[in-house]
Amino acid sequence: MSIVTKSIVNADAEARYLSPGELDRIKGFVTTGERRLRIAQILTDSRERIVKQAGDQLFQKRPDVVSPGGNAYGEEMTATCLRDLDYYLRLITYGVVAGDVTPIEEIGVVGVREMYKSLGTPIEAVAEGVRAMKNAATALMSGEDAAEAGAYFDYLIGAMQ
Ligand SMILES: CCC1=C(C)/C(=C/C2=NC(=C\c3[nH]c(/C=C4\NC(=O)[C@H](C)[C@H]4CC)c(C)c3CCC(=O)O)/C(CCC(=O)O)=C2C)NC1=O
Repeated sequence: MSIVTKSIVNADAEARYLSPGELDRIKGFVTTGERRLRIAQILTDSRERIVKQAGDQLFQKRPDVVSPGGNAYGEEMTATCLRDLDYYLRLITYGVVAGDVTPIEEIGVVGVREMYKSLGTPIEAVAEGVRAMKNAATALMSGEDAAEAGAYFDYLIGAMQ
């Protein structure tokens, strides 16, 4: 949910006008809108390249995951692993557009530890993949956009530690 929707739901629950603090946060959301949309556009347009580069970097760093006995061993499992990275990049675009990590948290973080544990997937290697996506993605951006985008990747990496 974006900060706008969230503020309205909260205010209406108490049948009140938006508070100065809420209006201030909405102002911040609106004034950073152009930047966040530009970032989301870059991530969306370059998703294939970002995921591919990140996969290459991850499998170089963690050859064990694609070796016999590894969780992403074999063509099908490697493709599933890259699909997961693509899922996470998509969730990051949601967060960037919303200006809020809540979509990333609700769709991709809650329960993720248990999920990967049950799949036998080393979560620290998934985090490594997200870090590699951050590198590939921010390399496509100007300094300020890279810093803004990086924060969403960092949130996800932190949540996987
Ligand atoms: C949008 C929210 C969302 C997420 C995050 C998600 C993840 C997700 N990853 C899965 C599997 C998987 N995920 C991986 C990923 C990896 N293995 C590794 O060693 C690497 C470190 C890593 C890639 C970076 C692999 C290999 C599987 C298949 C495991 C198996 O079937 O044994 C599965 C099991 C079902 C399936 O195969 O589709 C789910 C649900 N699904 C979702 O709907």
